[in-house]
Amino acid sequence: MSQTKNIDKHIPKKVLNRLVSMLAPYEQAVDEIKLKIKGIKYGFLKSGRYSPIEFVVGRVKKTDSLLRKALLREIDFTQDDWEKRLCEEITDIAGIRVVCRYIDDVREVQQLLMEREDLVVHEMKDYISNPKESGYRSIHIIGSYTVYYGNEKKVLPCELQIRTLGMNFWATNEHELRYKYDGNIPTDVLEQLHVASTVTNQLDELMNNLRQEIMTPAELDSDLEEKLEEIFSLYVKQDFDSAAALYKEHFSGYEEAFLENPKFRMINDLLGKRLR
Ligand code: 0O2
Repeated sequence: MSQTKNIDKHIPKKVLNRLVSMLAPYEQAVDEIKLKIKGIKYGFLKSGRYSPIEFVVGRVKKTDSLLRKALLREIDFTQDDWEKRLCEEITDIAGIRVVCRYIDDVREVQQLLMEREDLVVHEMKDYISNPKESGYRSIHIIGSYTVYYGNEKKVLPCELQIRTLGMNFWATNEHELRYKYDGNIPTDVLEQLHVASTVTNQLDELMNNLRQEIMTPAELDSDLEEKLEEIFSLYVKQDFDSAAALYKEHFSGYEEAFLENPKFRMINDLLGKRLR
């Protein structure tokens, strides 16, 4: 890494200027994808459900990091095809990171993102099942996303990383250490990072088991089942006010716990705005 420090000093000014304008639509792609992923989160929360997304961040790769990677890929900036090669070979210029609480949430978000029509998925790298040698864990989805920039339609590569809070904590620390030691982390620090990665994974798995405990839907006892029947028959008799009052008395505030119960969901949907 050290011989690539101040790398932009060795790149023709013309290329650097072109890079700046080339990166602008990537900024737009990152902003749009971030907004859409926040939409997933708020969609869950607004309907009273648990959101598998804790937070989302994004960035366009910094020029020095981009040039360093280009150098590793032997992209020659004196050749006319440098821009084409950069877009084709460096797929994380637009990078989005989705951070979740639990491993099961990571899998759910992975599924949700891979099913989207506005993101064409080319590859999925599962560094959770197969961690990198460094101990790095995350899901990487490499895809392409279309932006309309000025009068142009641009199909841009993007990389979406999905990881738990624990994996994110580990990766942030490791990334900082890599910078601190200029890419040459001492062996004893590498060993400690490995231990930290293993411990983080153990914690993630323990927490994931707790999540299943937390998310297991509460069973309705027979008294509540009877109340649901009573509310339903009031609704059928079109006595909506009494139905809503009975509902509020017994179920308000506990909605999330009962959402998996089909009878409860039906009544909740039927009464709809009368409950607000
Ligand atoms: P920046 O600009 O500082 O964010 P590959 O198959 O290895 O070629 P992959 O697996 O997508 O491709 O990884 P790549 O291209 O090496 O790295 C892409 C990004 O993944 C990195 O961006 C990191 O955000 C993350 N990443 C990959 N490996 C590691 C790792 O070992 N530790 C940490 N902390 N992060 C990793 P950059 O390069 O950091 O760029």
